[in-house]
Amino acid sequence: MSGGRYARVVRRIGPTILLLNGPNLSALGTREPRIYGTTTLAEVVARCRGAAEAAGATLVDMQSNHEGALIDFLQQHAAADGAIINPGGLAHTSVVLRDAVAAFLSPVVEVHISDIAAREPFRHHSYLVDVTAHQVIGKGVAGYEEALAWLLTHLKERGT
Ligand code: CA2
Repeated sequence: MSGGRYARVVRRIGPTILLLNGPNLSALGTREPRIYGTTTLAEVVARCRGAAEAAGATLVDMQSNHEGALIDFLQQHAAADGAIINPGGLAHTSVVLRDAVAAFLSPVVEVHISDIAAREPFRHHSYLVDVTAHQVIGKGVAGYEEALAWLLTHLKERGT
C-alpha cells in the first residue's frame, strides 16, 4: 500500500566510502614538502569528509603503517560501497594487499600524491593497478578529492 494513514517515510541512506592510507602517510605535510606538499593527513581527511558529507555519503578513514592492518580494515568493512586507498610504498611490494583489494567487492580507487611514473624505477609498477577501478596519480593531495568525486559519480551511475 502506498500513501494513506500508514504511509512509511522512506529515507535514502547514502553510500559509505572507506579512505585508507598506508605506511608513512601519517607524516604527510611535515617532511619532503617538495614531493608531497605541506597539507597534513588530518587536513586531507577533513576535506574528503566534508566533500563526502556534502554529497550525502559517509567517510570512514584509517591510516596504518602495517600491511595486515590495512587488510583487516578492508575485510572488516566489506559492506562498504567503495574505497579510496593510497597504499604508499606497499603499492610496489605487496601481493597480499593486492589480493585483499581484489577480494573487496565494491570499487576501489588508488591514489598516489606524487607521479610515481616520473620517480625511481622501483616506484613505476603498482600491484594494485589492475585490481582497482580507477587511479589518480600525481595530482598532489587534491587527488584524494578527485578520487572521491570519481567514486561518487561511478556509484551514482551504477545506481548504488
Ligand atoms: O605518491 C604517493 O602518494 C606515494 O604513495 C607515497 C609513498 C611512496 O612510497 C609511493 O611510492 C608513492 C610514500 C609515503 C611517505 O609519505 C611521506 C609523506 C611526507 C613525508 C615523508 C613521507
